[in-house]
Amino acid sequence: METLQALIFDVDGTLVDTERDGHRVAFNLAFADAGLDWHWDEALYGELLAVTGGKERIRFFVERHLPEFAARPDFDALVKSLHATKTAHFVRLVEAGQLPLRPGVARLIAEARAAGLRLAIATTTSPENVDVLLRASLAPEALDWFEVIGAGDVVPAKKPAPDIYQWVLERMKLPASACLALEDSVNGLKSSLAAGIPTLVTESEYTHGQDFTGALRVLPDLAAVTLTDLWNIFDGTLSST
Ligand code: XBP
Ligand code: MG
Repeated sequence: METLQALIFDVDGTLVDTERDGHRVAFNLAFADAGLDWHWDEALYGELLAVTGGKERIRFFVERHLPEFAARPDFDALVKSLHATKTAHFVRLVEAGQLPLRPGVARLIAEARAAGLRLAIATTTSPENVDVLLRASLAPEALDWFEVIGAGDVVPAKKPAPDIYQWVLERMKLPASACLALEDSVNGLKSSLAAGIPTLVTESEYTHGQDFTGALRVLPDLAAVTLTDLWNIFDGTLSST
């Protein structure tokens, strides 16, 4: 049995519940700025979350609901421009303090650091979003706490592909079996499992009830989870909770 050496955190839905009141709002503001009458309500956004990556999500929405728009010669440029505007809005929302950490996250990270566990991030969200979320929601110096931050377009294939977790493992120089991934979604779980990483799931607003087969444990959040619990979940000794 390997010894746990590192925690690899997903971001959206795991560190912070960002999707409904953060990313979704930012997308809608970007569409309005561009004079587009597109509006992603909470239900539609829940469907679109099947696709990870903001640019990929916009493309998926247009190709499915506005196919003629997707045929425009400037479509790719428009997607990039919309996404850049969306990211600027998201950063502003986070800086305004409107998206707090999920329960237990700050405490668990502090316990992990005190115990000498190595920390990393593996996310499909854009690097700018990780930076602002860690700085504004965790601590101004929190970026330094994570040895490796794998985010957005650094890999060709986003979750559920394993690429982002493999990218992080390579830079951590750790075997998958010495790490524990913390995820919130079926796409994230598929990605970490495909990279061979034992995974703990905390369900988020949009992912409650998804099929988390293969997770070591599925919990509502980290509010009652101590580092000792994580060790016991990792080595399989935690009684069922
Ligand atoms: C969640 C995602 C991201 C965000 C939007 O990432 O799929 O695409 O929804 O962020 P994770 P961007 O759960 O892996 O943290 O618009 O920057 O992609
Ligand atoms: Mg997530």
